[in-house]
Amino acid sequence: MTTPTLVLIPGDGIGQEVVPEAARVLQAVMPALHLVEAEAGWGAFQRHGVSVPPATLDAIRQAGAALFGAVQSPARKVAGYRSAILTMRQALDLYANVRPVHSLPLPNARPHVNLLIVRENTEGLYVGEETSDGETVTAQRRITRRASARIGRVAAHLARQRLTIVHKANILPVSDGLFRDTVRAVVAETRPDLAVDELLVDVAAYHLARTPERFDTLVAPNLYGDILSDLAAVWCGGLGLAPSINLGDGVAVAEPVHGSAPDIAGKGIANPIAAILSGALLCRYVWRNESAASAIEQAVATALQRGAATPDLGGTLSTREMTDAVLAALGA
Ligand code: GGG
Repeated sequence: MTTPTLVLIPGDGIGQEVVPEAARVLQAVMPALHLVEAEAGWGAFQRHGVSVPPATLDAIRQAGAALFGAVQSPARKVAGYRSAILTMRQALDLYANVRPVHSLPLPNARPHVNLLIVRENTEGLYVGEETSDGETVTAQRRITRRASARIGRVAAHLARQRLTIVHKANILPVSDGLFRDTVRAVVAETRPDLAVDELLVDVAAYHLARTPERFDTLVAPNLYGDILSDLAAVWCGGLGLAPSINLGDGVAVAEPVHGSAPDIAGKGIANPIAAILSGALLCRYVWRNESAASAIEQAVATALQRGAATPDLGGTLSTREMTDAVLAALGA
């Protein structure tokens, strides 16, 4: 068996602080894990003129697994710049963004939530094709049968008993209609045992805010999945705790859902839990090491139960101390 290798890409802002901490936890559960470092993000663009240097893409392709921290993109158009995470998703064809939301033992987390949002990751409005004549701007929103079918297959594979297809086919009957009908057809073929229902995205948002316990797995086009997964992250206790993984064929990039948090970057107080739990997703989906994934998730729950908390959770622990609490719970 080859040695599992992980490319660490801290990126911008607090990504620099949380990724090395997540790596400590991964090495505690997988001592043979080989780590390599690579660059991506706005900082990388300023140093190299590209947000994701070719060497970074090569390293990820070779290893098959990366842990990315966060990216901070300018809110204005900068010639030659394209968001690092969008570049990686497209260059590596990371077509499925999987975002689990589990209740964690925290006073502000809602109990009995255990849902998965499967987001199409390569098209929709994220194709980034905007044109302007100075008065009118048009943004392309692409939905294809191919991308809808493959995200449908991932969702069908991951769902336990029920899959909810999210769309807005009452307003976008052609594009979202294709998404819905294609996902339905794939699920009927590959998981006939699965109960399938569908919700308009606005109704899905309402139910996710009101009764998140009712959901098992949701599958959604790119932008809807992005927005709904941030909303749902409230239920696990906040964005500082929400993990995700971008999956392609033979390649994956895990990343905390949170961004670069420039307001707290450099202070050593960022919550590392989302990055640590993203590491658990690598164990589960890439290295097929369920015992390592469960050990990390259990250790996080235990550390939180024991009262470990960074300032975003009302505590005083630093990023490193929070990781130490998880390592202590692991018995490492
Ligand atoms: N770890 C996810 C992350 O960094 N999110 C921030 C994000 O996606 N920002 C958009 C961008 O700057 O490209």
